[in-house]
Amino acid sequence: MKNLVGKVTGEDGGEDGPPEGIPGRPGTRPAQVEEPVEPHGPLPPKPDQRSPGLRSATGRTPQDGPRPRAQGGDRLTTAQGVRLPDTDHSLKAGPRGPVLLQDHHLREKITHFDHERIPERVVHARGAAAHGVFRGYGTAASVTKAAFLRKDVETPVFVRFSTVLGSRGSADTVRDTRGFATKFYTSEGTFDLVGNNIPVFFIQDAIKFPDIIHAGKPHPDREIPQAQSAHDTFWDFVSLHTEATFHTMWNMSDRGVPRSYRMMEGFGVHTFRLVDDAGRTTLVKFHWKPKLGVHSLTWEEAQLINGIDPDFHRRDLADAIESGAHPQWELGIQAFPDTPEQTFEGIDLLDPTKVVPEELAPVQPIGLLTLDANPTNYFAETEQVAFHPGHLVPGIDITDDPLLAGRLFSYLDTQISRLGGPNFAQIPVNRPHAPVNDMLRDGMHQTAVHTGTAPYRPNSLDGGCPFTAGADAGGYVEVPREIPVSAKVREAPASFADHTGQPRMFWLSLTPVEREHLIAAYTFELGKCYEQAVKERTLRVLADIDPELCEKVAQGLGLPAPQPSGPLPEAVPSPALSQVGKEWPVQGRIIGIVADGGSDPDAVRSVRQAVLDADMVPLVVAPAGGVLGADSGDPVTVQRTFATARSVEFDAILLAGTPGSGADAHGARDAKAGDGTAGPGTVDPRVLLMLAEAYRHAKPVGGWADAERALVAAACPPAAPGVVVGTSATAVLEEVTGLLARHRVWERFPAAAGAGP
Ligand code: HDE
Repeated sequence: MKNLVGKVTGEDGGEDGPPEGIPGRPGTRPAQVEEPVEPHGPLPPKPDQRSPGLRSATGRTPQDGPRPRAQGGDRLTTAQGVRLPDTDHSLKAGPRGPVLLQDHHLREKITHFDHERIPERVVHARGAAAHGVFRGYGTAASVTKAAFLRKDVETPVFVRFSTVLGSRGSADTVRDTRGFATKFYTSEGTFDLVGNNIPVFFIQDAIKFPDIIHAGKPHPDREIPQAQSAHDTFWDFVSLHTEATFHTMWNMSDRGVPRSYRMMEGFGVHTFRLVDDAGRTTLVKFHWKPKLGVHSLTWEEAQLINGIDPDFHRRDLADAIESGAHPQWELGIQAFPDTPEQTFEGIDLLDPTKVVPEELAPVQPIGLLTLDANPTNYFAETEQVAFHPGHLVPGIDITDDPLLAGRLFSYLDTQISRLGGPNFAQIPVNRPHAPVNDMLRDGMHQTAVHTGTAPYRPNSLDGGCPFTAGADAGGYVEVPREIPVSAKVREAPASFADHTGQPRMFWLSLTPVEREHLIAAYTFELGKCYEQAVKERTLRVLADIDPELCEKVAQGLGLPAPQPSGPLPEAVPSPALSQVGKEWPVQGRIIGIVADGGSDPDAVRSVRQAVLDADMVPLVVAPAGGVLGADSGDPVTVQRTFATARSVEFDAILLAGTPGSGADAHGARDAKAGDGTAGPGTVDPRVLLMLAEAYRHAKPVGGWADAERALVAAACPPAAPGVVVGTSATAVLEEVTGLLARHRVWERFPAAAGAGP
């Protein structure tokens, strides 16, 4: 097995420290102060524009022969390769004269620019992606013949994470479902597992997809709010269409605001059918389990980040990969006998609004995903990647889930308009790594130069090529199954009718803190609605799940709590649904070390090194940029200032004394007014804010030397849970690291402390 999480790289791209300013970013070429006048060496490699006859050029497959580049040479050219001496001035009839239409370079440059945008995805428009590798454990061999799942087979992958509702430029940490789409470039063709971070969906039938998305997207009149479900049309729809209740509850839980893409589960949602060599079938649900555990932001944190760093998740993923902290997930399956009823323990496996509790069907690991390379070009790869749940390989098949059926149509259809025609499989990131020999020809953006004269079968003119695979060697071979004879109907089965049982199970499975967050989320979202009827109807839905949930939300809205419409459903809790209570690796966690000229630079240096040794990321925060301990011979670089830092960037905060109480870079505590620091005896309000926020968000905070002074001033009592004060900086860090393994200091939330939300 590869290293779970690698070493963080050094300041200069070396191995022993993080880079300056950006967590984990390895050193790049030194920036030029002046514009260079001569070309400098070769361009960075840009594997791209492979001829479609060759294998994919995602940068992961070994290529034979030289790799064509998107750019070549070191001189600016036109699209036709003609060198250009000037790209700064249009051709004019004299310096002050009119611009001439004959200027080809001007027209080419502007025309291309005019067409730089393509339509964003109608859903999941905002995303971030990475390359990686998947290694099969071989444990699925008894249920599927899929070659990429065999023991130690390594398959290149491309994974795109996304939010659902927001536009391409929207913020990352909104409350929403997250997409988790994986393209496996297997030796048998491409398999796409196009999943989400929530195991159920809003609707049971694809025909309702435009309805739920129209309801969730901004209002059509003013086009607000952006990337939010906290508005009337969303709650109008989900309160009327109660099969959405369970998914909505997941969204209102902490799962709706993940801490990081690296800390999310993924789910295939639908039940799939696996087929083994002998044609035997097994029904399965796919799960991705993150090695770092499942963790979330608090709602206030998420909102602050949306303003302070709207690219938070995108940055987190890219920085982690660049620093060598390669995120990993285990792929697992829940397996069920493929009975004619297609149910398990009374749960209809064709209903995508239901989970099968892990206590009833444990998730069995079948392989390991490691993301180890960032895309070279966002547009070429992340924007143009085209997933499709119908991209299946031999050994993996679909079921009759009616939601899946509609998806099988939708994804191909949407790519044709989004990517401008039917040849998007020729775009490098979409090219299979298996040899392609189809009989699809021509069309917009055709870049292949097909040989032969007979793209049809049967033929004799191309020697009968291409031949079909042997009966047991290819894909899309259906295992014969009886289809029950019935009249044509527009109906859902009776087994899809229960919309409250699993929501109640979910509620009962959460810890008090998680319930507190769920109540707060419903109260917030409904509080943003204007329509009284929408709020009242939603409360009636909640009353049928749990009276306490309903009453507390009603209380927050200032409305009476309705009675349940009947007896509450029977439900057995599933502890696996809770995120709280376990311990996880701390790799990649970000530690803010707040210091100033009065801090002991040796302590800052040693704690910073200890953070790195634990594979976490230290960020040194000081009143101004530059270095600390300039006179010490081994100065510590400042990465954030009081002006640029905010608590939400950090998983924990350490204080090197009481920074911001007036010390200058040389340690004299006599700062002048107006220099951004406070006067002697007081603490900079930005430090106090950082501490107060971190404390409120239940993050570990700690410090050494006279840190207690700042902690007390920020109302973080040193005796409170998760506040660590000591004389040894590294001992403080050790205790804080232990706390981070639990993600948060849960005791700080009122519900955990015994008080209600
Ligand atoms: Fe999608 N979905 N979806 N979806 N979906 C798209 O395809 C659709 C559903 C999911 O990073 C679109 O290429 C329908 C469930 C992800 O590129 C579109 C229905 C699940 C992504 C589409 C669903 C998903 C998409 C838009 C109801 C989880 C982003 C752009 C039947 C299992 C993939 C595109 C990426 C994207 C249709 C429901 C996941 C319009 C009709 C359930 C992760 O084709």
